[in-house]
Amino acid sequence: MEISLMNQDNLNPKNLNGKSPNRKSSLLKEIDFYLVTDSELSKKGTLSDVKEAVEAGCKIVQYREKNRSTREMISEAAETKRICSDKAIFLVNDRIDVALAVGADGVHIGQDDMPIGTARKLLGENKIIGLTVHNIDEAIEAEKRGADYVGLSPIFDTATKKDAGDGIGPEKIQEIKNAIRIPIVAIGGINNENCESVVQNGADSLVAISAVICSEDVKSEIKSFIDIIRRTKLKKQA
Ligand code: TZP
Ligand code: MG
Repeated sequence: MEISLMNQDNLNPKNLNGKSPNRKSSLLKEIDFYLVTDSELSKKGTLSDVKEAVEAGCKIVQYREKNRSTREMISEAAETKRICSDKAIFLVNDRIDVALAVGADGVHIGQDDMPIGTARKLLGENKIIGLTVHNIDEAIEAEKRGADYVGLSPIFDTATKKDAGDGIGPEKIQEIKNAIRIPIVAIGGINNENCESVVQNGADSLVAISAVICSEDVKSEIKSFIDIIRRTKLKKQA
């Protein structure tokens, strides 16, 4: 299928399982395992990881690329969007221009990236904007400024992001959960063993980069995360 880089919007009525447009919050309510790509760590490559993630049932993918030219990023992001099709929300890390060029569903930005109000003006109301936060004050501010979800980082110590800082511990999630209404995506040092505690403490979704993309079988790793996340959410509701 040829990818046009103009006028694409995954949040249209025909996409994302036929859900009506602009229902960002309802789409985000359905996410459990959240894939963030990393071409440096990946064993099989970003596009293979995205494909296996979507096949495993992952409903949100963030294309995060630090070492490619803009041209290469646009090409890879367009292909990532094609793989996500109507099955997964597709976001671009940092690069609002790349997100706009390929018609992504939104972006994920950090505290030092473009201010969220500026990003919102460029992207419009209908796109998803996720913001990385490290504490309760940043989380409250993110919600106030119109973030659609927060990425809370880092929950545990991690070697994947050198400047991530020390893990805040899963108990902090609960405190932040009580302070904001938008979804919390937990990130940093999460693996199969500690992921239950992350969901138990109130994370709506979680990212595990190295635990997934350094493995031999990305699809089965993600399936296993999805299984733990869903079972823990059900346990919490019971
Ligand atoms: N942002 C905060 S921590 C992190 C990013 C991108 C890395 C998470 O990687 P891992 O391997 O899941 O600890
Ligand atoms: Mg960033």
